[in-house]
Amino acid sequence: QQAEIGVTGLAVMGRNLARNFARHGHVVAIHNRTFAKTQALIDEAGSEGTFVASESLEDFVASLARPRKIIIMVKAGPGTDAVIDELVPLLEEGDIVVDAGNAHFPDTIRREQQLAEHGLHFVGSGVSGGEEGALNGPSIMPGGSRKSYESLGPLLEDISAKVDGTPCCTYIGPDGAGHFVKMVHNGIEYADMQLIAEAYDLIRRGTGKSPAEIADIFTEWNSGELESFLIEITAEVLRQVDAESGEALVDVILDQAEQKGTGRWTVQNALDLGVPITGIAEATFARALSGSVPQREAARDILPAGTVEWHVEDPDAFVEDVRRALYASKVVAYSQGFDQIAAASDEYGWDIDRGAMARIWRGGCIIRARFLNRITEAYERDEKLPLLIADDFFAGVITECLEAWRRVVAGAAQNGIPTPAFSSSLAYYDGVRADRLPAALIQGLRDLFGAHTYRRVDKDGTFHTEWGGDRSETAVGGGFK
Ligand code: NBP
Repeated sequence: QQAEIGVTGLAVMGRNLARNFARHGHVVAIHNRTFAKTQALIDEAGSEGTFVASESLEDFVASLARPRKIIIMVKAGPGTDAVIDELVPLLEEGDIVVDAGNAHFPDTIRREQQLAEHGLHFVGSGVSGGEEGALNGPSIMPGGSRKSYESLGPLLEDISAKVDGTPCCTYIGPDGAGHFVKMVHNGIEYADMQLIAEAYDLIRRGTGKSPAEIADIFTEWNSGELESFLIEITAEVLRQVDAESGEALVDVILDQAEQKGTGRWTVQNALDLGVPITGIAEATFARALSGSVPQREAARDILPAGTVEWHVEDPDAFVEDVRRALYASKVVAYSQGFDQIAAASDEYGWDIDRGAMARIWRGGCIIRARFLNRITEAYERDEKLPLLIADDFFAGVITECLEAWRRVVAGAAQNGIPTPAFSSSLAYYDGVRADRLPAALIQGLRDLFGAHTYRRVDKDGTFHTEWGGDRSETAVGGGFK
């Protein structure tokens, strides 16, 4: 029997994706470099559907109906190139190769060009939702050619998560677009997690509540406008008790956050594009700070807090303030992430629909959240919306949260509690809404030391002051440098 789709790479993700296809009634060809994993899938889940197992890549390719659709789900990097190099000579024009691993989008652009030379479609696809999502419905972000989506799309939509009957999968855009939006998704995930961690820390240090008590607060928040997967699982982690010590698990976990690199890529790209994604950047740096062990040890006993004992007068009111600060900061982090998608879409010619992006992130993925509906609606109202937080709905949210947000950030600063994501989001908010920024002074300084010129508010053109001479101004014309 010819298979409709093939999966090569049967570690946790590939195995579960293959099972997901089979459970939806699709005949799935399966392959893994080490055959034992293929065998294990058949032994343990073979009864879930129709699998066509192959030991060799040649047999695997031969088992697929044309145009072949092959999903590569191996460790991102050289492994992906190794599989592609082995596959290409076995394929025929029009076949579709999907890389569903966490590739860096420049690699995807390179691979797409490489395969196009062989008449093959290469689809770099983001897949989010972890192991569980891969099995029960992930959020899927496929890039590549629109033509490939015609035959591949329905299969991917079928196995994706559904929200209100709508699949959490849509065509994203050419070449690297799919992996790019997955990268930004992960960047937003970093910001979301950092904000949640700051909220927890503030409540704990401000009110003395136990992790289990704070878990209850998160559970309550999860029934309101903050409802999301990450808020839900925060309650679960905070409630967990360590069997060995009897303490809250969160108190015995080493406080050094690790990362696999998608946050770093997001920030690096934002620097290239000149897009301020301060929430994601602070979240990435906060992980780096947590892992800066020698620096933390050098600082711990030497650097004073310079604060007095913190006393929160009204714990309930404080918890509500933190909730509002969290919501406002979260909206800013998403707004920044969507700005980055817009900038990249222009820069790389992807024509990405941001509203559709928010729609496919409502289910299946790690940042799935109730308020993503509101983002979709905002972009439906105005698909060219220049700033998400300037949309009426989100401006209203921030206005409602603003006083609380300022109280929380000020209180944290006064009491020596680090809230890099809360406070940088507020600084961004105040910066982006400002009538005038001190950037004018920076331009003046640049002109003095480097004759870099400046523009004026009252007339067109480019100007330079003769700082070393009579301090008169000359119009130097030309473009803005
Ligand atoms: P891993 O990232 O742990 O990769 C293991 C798989 O890669 C095995 O099937 C292994 O084959 C295969 N492989 C390697 Br390593 N080098 C190979 C090579 N040179 N040629 C052929 N196969 C090779 O698996 P995973 O955790 O299932 O993740 C798969 C992809 O999905 C990754 O790109 C990951 O970043 C991405 N992703 C993961 C998650 C998650 O929650 N884990 C979520 C979203 C995306 P072997 O069995 O023969 O060693």
